[in-house]
Amino acid sequence: MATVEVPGYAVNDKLELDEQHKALGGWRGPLSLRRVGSSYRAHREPTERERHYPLWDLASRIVDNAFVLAQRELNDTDVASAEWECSPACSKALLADLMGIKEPEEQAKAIGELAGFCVGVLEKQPAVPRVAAPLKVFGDLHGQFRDMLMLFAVYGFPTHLGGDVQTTSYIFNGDFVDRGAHQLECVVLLFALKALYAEQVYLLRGNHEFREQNMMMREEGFFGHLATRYSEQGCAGLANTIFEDVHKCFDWLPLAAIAADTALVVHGGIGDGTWGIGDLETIERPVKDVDSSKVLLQAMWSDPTGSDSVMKSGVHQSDRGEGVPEFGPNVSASFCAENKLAMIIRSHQFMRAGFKVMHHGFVVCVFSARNYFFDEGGTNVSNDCAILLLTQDRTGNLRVYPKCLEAAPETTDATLAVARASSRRSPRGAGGAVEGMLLCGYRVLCRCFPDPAERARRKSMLSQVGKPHLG
Ligand SMILES: [Mn+2]
Repeated sequence: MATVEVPGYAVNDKLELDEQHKALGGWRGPLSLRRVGSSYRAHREPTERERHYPLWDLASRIVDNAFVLAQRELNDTDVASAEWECSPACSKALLADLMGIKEPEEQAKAIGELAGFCVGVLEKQPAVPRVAAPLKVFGDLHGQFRDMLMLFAVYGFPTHLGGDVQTTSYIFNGDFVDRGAHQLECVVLLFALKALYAEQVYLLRGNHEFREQNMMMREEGFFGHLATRYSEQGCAGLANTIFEDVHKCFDWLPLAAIAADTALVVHGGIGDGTWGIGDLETIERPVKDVDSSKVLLQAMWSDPTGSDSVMKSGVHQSDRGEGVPEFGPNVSASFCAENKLAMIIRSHQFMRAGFKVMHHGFVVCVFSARNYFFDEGGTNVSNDCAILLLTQDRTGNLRVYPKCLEAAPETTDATLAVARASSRRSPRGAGGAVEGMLLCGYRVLCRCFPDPAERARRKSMLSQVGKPHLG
């Protein structure tokens, strides 16, 4: 058995693999590679458990089907997720295509088995896993399955069959469900990925991976999505079954991750900053209720200050609700210092460019759903989406490269669509357009603290901050 080291710099900012690791790209082994510290153990024999892995066929079929769908979509006309395959007949066919299962009862059974298998994996993994670079971080998906596929198609698919999961880890930073047209498809693919690549793929919990939140969102929420979908097929009862099975898995999702020993990845943020990583690690799972812990509530729900204009320092009550603070740049800086972190990567808020660097680089936000306000009518806010690629340079500094997809043209608003068509490149279509988008995505838009001047600036900022205080 050969062990192949995959260091943080094995993938460059263009998502190209280091020459000496290219052989890994052709790997066709069974199940996941094992990560040993910051390296993978490749080319190993399957364990006895894996030889009899009951869900191998199902999970790999789902991932393979998604791969085919993504390739197909890459060559089709670009549309917003909200306009794609949304009629009852289309979304029924889409799920059947994805799972390779037509009958609703059989689908429900398979989803239950997949969720149950993931619980078994998650029970053995910590509440705050350590994930090594190279690494991609996805922000909110909110059921926008087409955007998810497009991000995979353009920036690399998490599969060992023509993708990059051998060399690159994946973190999905919460909010998989609620709002979008294909919430169940997102969940099914994410669970299949987790089942197949347990050590490479991490699904972190967001504030929408809670029952109460899904119910509160009524027909837009995950339960409403399931109820509509299955009552149209004459089997409304399946909505309850699937909802419960999926949530049994959500209850075990990790609450944050530490990326490359340097960055905290968490859905909302650090709240009032009075707690640390250790407090998240000791939260006992399964967790059903977000209000069961102050630390959990803040990690899932809080936001940094200065999302819009002025950056307020200190801690402030947010308008999200009681117990949900906003944290200022000094809170972020001291949290990083106390927890020996370089930065906090978080999602949870719509960002027009799909990402945003805040708090002097101590906070980087990422949001992976395009055209997020599509259905809200009259808005001219049509956002791009992004993922973050985290690599290390050869001196060990973490580098963060946003990879963006432009918003899709919104064809229901004719004026806007025409304006876009004339002023912006379509993210895909003919080969040339795809190449154009890749170039756009390859722009290095931020490099968090690689250069000495920036490091010095951050260091002086750190020395100025005191303990977080209530503002
Ligand atoms: Mn959120």
